[in-house]
Amino acid sequence: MTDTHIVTIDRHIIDEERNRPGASGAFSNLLTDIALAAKVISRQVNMAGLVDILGRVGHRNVQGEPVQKLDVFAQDVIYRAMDHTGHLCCMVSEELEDWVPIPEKFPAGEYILLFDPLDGSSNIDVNVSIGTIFSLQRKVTEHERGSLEDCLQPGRRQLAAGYVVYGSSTMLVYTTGRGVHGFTLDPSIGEFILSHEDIRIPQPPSRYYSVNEAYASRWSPGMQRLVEDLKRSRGGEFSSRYIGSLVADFHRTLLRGGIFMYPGDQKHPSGKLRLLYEASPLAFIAEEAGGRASDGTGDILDIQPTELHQRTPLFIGSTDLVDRAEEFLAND
Ligand code: P6P
Repeated sequence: MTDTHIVTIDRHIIDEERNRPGASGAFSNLLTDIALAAKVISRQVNMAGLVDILGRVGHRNVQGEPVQKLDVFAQDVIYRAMDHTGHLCCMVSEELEDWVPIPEKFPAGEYILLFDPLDGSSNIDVNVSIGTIFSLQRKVTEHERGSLEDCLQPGRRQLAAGYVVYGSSTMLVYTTGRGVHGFTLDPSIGEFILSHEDIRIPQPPSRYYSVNEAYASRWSPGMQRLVEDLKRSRGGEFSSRYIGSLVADFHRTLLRGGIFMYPGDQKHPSGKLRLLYEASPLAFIAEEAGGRASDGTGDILDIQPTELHQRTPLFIGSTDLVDRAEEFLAND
């Protein structure tokens, strides 16, 4: 018997909108457009080994990192899916140095999209899961096509956040502040189908900690003591998992519990990960799933951004472990 009770992401978004008094269709349309862009990127990612889009395009992005062809493709797909909708006033992308107002030829809207089009792209050529991360904010100024101030808002104000993980299957996970929901792409019908309703980070005891221990010699004393404590906890009950692709490491943490850590260190005091379009959206999801996200001293969502591409240390996952991280780092 074929299951006819499938919930597509479009249906779920509409249901969410109905539960949001006074919601305009704009917000729902934005999420639907992001889902469409994710399908297009997923198709290309899954063909990466077959068509000439592997390898580097020879130039470096604003972060000074070699740009992979799929990075450029993903950036273009998301930008073109969103620029004409009339729902956005501007966008912020990991791939673009400055914020981008919606072109004059298109109507402007009330929302700002901040995104990392393809995070972990250095893993593309070795077939490790990679991801897209996005965050939606509402405009707070009178500027028709946005302003830097509209882009530099604390994560606490996000209206929606989500990510797409291109792995053994393609999943889109998002929250609008009413729980966290996961959708798996069914390539046979080209639809994201609700597969993980109301995701909650599992209660303690957690099994995993996730950090790149190659940098241990550069960590603060508190960070070194924290990881040693995790190794000794419960008689060595923890297992270490580190994929080196933020979305994949976070997705495992969300579903299995534990803590993912990318601390600052002597060489990079603010760590490597970006606040606006990496840490903030994942922090919104983590909190909505019953977890926490900290920069080591306080909630990621309470940070007032000062620069578009500013970095932040990130400790995210099970609340008890993020709390423990803060305790150890408090003595640094
Ligand atoms: P490291 C991938 O390049 C990335 O930006 C994130 O996806 C990932 O969490 C991090 O860098 C891995 O960094 O220093 O451990 O290689």
